[in-house]
Amino acid sequence: MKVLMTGFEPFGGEQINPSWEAVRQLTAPEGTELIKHCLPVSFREAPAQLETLIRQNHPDIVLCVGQAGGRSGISLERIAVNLMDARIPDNDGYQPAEEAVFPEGETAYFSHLPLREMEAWLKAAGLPVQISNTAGLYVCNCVFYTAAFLAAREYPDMKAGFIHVPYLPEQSRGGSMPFLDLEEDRRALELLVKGLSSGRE
Ligand code: PCA
Repeated sequence: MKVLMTGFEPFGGEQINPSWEAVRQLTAPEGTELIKHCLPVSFREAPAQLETLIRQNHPDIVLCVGQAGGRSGISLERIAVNLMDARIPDNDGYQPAEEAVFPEGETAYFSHLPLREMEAWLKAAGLPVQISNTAGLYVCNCVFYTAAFLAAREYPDMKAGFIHVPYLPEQSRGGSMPFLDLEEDRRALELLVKGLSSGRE
């Protein structure tokens, strides 16, 4: 069993991105090869790097993680849409307006992961979790869509999913925004990787 996990670098004036901080700390469950990578917050570069990683590693599962400021729990994303529409420029200064991720792709893809089960695993561990019906239209959705598109077109056995994590305490504007400790992010991701890896070679 091979799992590719990605996080993101900081963006939007932040000094840190909890997604990569949590992913980089993960330990692989026994019998699982865990490949970790930090993606740039770039509409052009992030999908290109993800595609290269998929082609080089042929993972069974691609689990991408990003920061969603304003959310209060771990968000299990349900839908990747074929649209890029940015409220702020990416880290390369690019700000797409209503552009397709892949013009030849479907309108949307559902996550390939068992979201209800994943939600139950995290709830049982006392972690705040919700299933989310939108990953936004920024770089996270673009990366999620890219993984699902490649699975649909070329890697039918590969499962693709996306998880958003809240701000860290130090990003919460003095506690006025919801936040979650890094340790909780790490624990949640570790439980998810373990659950998704179990029962498969
Ligand atoms: N969050 C952004 C992009 C990178 C990240 O961590 C998003 O939700 O699109």
